[in-house]
Amino acid sequence: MSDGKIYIGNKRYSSWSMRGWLAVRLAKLDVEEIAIPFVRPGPTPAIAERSPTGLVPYLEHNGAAIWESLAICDYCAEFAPELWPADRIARAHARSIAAEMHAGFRDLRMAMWMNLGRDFSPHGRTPGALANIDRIEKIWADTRARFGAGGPYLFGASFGMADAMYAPVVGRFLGWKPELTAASQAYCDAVRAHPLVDTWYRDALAEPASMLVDDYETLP
Ligand SMILES: N[C@@H](CCC(=O)N[C@@H](CS)C(=O)NCC(=O)O)C(=O)O
Repeated sequence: MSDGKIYIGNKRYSSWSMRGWLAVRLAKLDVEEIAIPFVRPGPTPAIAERSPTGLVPYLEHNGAAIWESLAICDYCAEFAPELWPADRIARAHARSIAAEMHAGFRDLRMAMWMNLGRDFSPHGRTPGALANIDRIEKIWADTRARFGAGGPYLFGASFGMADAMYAPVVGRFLGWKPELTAASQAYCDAVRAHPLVDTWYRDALAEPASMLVDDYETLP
């Protein structure tokens, strides 16, 4: 028997679910994955019945209930502390950029929603989304310059919680194809190639047609 459950939405669309799921899998928690397809117009009643916020991801693990993707990342890192950088200053930076992701970039999220099965280029380039992309590219460049010398990820050789928080952004960039620097593109390629990200993509692309949501498949 597993130690709990992670509730997620459609892997094709649910960027927050992807973060929580990556955290759980990176930390190797033994939890059952429960996918609840989104109903539109939302909110999705079956999610509201289980999750305190009516949102996914939601984790139940050995008596603990955890919602909000960043809290799930922190909870999972209690079992795998190496998922945050060991160095205090690097760790402070990692937590700051993860929190910035959790709290912001609304324009990007609205204009370039996550759909891992579509090429929506060249749409979605609103001024607000482009400003968010500019900031994200600065975060990636600054983080990699200061802490990433040892490998392709934000803090070097290991894919950690900060990468998990930005992985769905990579999914948006690969689908909407905004202009990126070569360094940002290389980071996107490295994240996309990570085995857990690849598993998520494969599962997303294998979801049945009955799980497709018109709102996320068509441009306004
Ligand atoms: N701040 C939350 C955001 C979670 C969220 O917005 N989840 C969306 C899906 S990506 C959701 O559950 N929506 C419910 C619905 O669409 O029915 C987190 O970090 O976990």
